[in-house]
This record gives sequence, structure tokens and C-alpha cells, in this order.
Amino acid sequence: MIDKQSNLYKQLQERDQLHVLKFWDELSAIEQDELTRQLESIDFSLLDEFVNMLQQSNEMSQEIEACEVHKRCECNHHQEVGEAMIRKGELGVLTVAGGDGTRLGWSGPKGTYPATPLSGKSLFQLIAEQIVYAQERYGVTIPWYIMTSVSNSELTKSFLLDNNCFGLDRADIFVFEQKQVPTLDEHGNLILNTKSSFVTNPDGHGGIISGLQQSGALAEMEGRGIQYLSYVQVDNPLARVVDPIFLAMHAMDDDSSNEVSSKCVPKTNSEERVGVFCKKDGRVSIQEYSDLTDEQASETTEGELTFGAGSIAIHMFSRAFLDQIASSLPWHKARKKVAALEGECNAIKFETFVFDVLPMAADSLVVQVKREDEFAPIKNANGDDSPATSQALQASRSRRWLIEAGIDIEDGAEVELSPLSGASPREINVSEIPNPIKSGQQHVV
Ligand code: UD2
Repeated sequence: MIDKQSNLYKQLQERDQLHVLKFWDELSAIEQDELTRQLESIDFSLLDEFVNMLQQSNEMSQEIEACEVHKRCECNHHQEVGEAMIRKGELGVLTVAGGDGTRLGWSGPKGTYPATPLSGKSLFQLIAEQIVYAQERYGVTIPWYIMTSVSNSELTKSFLLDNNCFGLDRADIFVFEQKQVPTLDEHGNLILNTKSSFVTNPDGHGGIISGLQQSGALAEMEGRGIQYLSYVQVDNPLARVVDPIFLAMHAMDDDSSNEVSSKCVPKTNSEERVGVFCKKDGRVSIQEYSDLTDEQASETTEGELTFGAGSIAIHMFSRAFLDQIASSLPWHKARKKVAALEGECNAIKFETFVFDVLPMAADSLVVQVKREDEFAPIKNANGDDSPATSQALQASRSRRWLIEAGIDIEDGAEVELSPLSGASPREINVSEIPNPIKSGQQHVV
């Protein structure tokens, strides 16, 4: 048995959590070691915070106001300024890929999911190829920082290596792991899922703040001269990973503090499951969809949803801003069913959200972009935000961009535009693409 005089035993005893040792005598020496190690990783003051949160009733709905939204500017000046910053090697890419992807029902890391309509490129490949393209175009290295979690870190690394990092140099990819935190039952107890382990969950994508600091990634980027980080979730195949105009808007905006900027699209309806931009206590913030009251969600001003600026979870961060964030992010509770030793159990997951850094910036910029150009997430196996809906949107963007670039597409032809062919219609090199694209054929161009 764990020594009853040990600090660990006392910490568990004080908190009424000794049930996790219930099967101790049945465990092999190796299993006892595993359980001890997992118990030693508990941050007990955090556990106390979680238990206190369970005892508090749900947060009162907070006063929120609409916030200002700027249109993405399509001018050459911004394009040139952004391109010059990229050429100087100031941009890195940051991807959060630590989530479990349970809603999609894909057993591997979500980034390995075959996402595109014709060639079945994975979500990771789509990001990698955008970086490859931009590196060639701008003659510069754009490092890629990927946050994973304990359950998918090794699989992510081997997937990238098995695919030769899709053309990127392995030395320019920095994979770091987010923390795990205990998942609790409704009474605040740790939940055994085997006789020698208890349930934990990744600490939410807000885990990038401590993850970047503690893994040394922030210091590594500083060494490379990276000033800006383009942040995307792994699950949106249309996310523009290297976007000179957004970068320039972020860096040049006189009214914001140039610390963090975000992209939004108008919500399709009041129930769409995206966070919304708003002001809380005078600061630009995102209110998560689950925290929006029905009245707030459906409130209108001059015929438009008052809180209709939906977050597509794309941000531009200044590195110095991420470096300075000292206060920890607030925890959010989510009810989930988890598999436990004694059967399925109602559990509470605690997570932090990256967008809770927005109000830490003195003022931040919200840029409205075209949904059809930048947002087609893959979240669910069926229905809304599923592979089917995303692929239809991807196919339609490929077609639109090619036509805009001057390519004729005959009726019935299916096309998929590769990220290696250009990051916007104006960049597509039409001389390398068949014209017209003939009907009855599938083309990946
Ligand atoms: C997210 C936003 C929502 C909206 C929508 C747009 C949150 C809480 N909500 O909703 O407001 O903008 O996206 O698509 O973000 N992840 C990690 N580690 C974790 C948890 C998640 O890396 O511990 C990653 C995950 O791999 C994915 C992303 O974060 O790339 C989003 O996570 P999600 O699918 O749980 O968020 P969702 O769809 O509820």
C-alpha cells in the first residue's frame, strides 16, 4: 500500500479520494507504479478548485454587448505589407490538435482524418501543404507548432514522419503536449476507469498558453525571430493558414493593441454552435455558444442578430502577447458521459478555452471574412459540420477560385484545388492547370 505517512496518501485522505486505492492489493508491481505516478501528477490545489466549482451553481448569465466588426480588406497595400512581414520570417503557424474528436467517431488523431473530396488528403496534410506553398512563394521558413495531447501525441508524430512531413522539414515542426487534468463525477470524486488508473481529460485548447511556455516553444520562436502566430484548429479544411492580409490588418490596426486579432463570419441562424464575439466589461471577448442564453442568442438589432458574429476559431497572436500572459485562464465545466470501471458514468470535464485570452488584450480586432472561403469544419459524423457538408463546401470553393482565376470548368467535372497551387484565386498559376477542365472527370489540380 502507498505509505500511509506519505504526503500523497494524506492528500488523498484529506479529500476523501482514497477509493482510487480500492484495488491496490490486486495490482501487479508495475500497475501499482503506474497508479502512483498518475496520482503524483495531480495538482491538488487545482483538484480543490474543480470540486469548489462543482458546488457553485452555474455562472450567472453575464452582461454582454455587441462589438465592432471590421470587414476583411482586400487591398493591395495590406497584401504587400503582410507579404513583406512573411518574407522577413516573422510568421509561424500554431495548430491545436489535442482534442479527442469523439463526435466524429474517428479513432486516430483528428488531424489524420481524410478530409478532401477527391484525393482524401488529411487535415494535417492540408495545413502542411499551405505552409510548403507559402515557404516557396516567400522564400522563407515558416515553423509549425502543433499542440497534441497524451492520447494522440505519438500517433501524430509518427503520422507526420511516415508521410515525410508532407514536404516540410522535420526540424521546423514543433509538437508539444498539453496537460491532462482529472475528470470528476458529479460529487467531485476521481473516477477509476481501470483498477490502476483514473479518468483524465486534456486541459482544453487554452492549454496552449502554458503548453507553449513550458515546452520551450515560445523561446524557440523568439530565437527564430517569429513575431506573429497564425492560429487554426485542426478541424477546418478551409482555414487559410498563411493569410498576408489578415496578418497586415492585425499588425497595422491603429485602434487595437495589435496583440490578438480574430476572424468571424455571420452566424447562419441563432442556434449555430459557434462562439460569438461581444464586449464584456468593455473588452472584446467570445461568449461560447453553450453560455449564451436563448434570449441573447436570438436578440436582434435592426433585423440582424445582435450577437451574430460567429467565431471560426482563427486568430492572429503576437508572440510577445502570449509570452506575457501570466494569469491563468478560467475553467469551464462540461458534462460528458465517460467509460468507468463500474460502467458508464456522468462526469464533469474541466477545460480552458484559448479565446479567454482575448479580454487580456487592451483591445482586439475582429475581422469578418467570407464563410464560403474560410469555414467548413468537420465536427460530427453526420448532419451539420460533417465530412459530407465540409466536402461540398470545399468542392464549391475549389470551383469558384478556379473560375475566378480564369479556368473554364465544364458541367459535371469534379475538381479539387490543392493548397500547393495557391492560397487565393489571384495566386493560382493557371499555366499549370488544364483549361478547360473537362466534364465527366475528376481533377486534383
Ligand atoms: C469550437 C469553439 C466554438 C467555435 C467552433 C468553430 C471552443 C470551446 N469552441 O467549438 O466557439 O468557434 O470551434 O469551429 O473552442 N482541442 C485541443 N485540446 C483540447 C480540446 C480541443 O487541442 O483539450 C482542439 C481540437 O483538437 C480542435 C479544437 O480545439 O481542433 C476545437 O475543439 P472542439 O471541437 O472541442 O470545439 P467546438 O467544435 O465545440
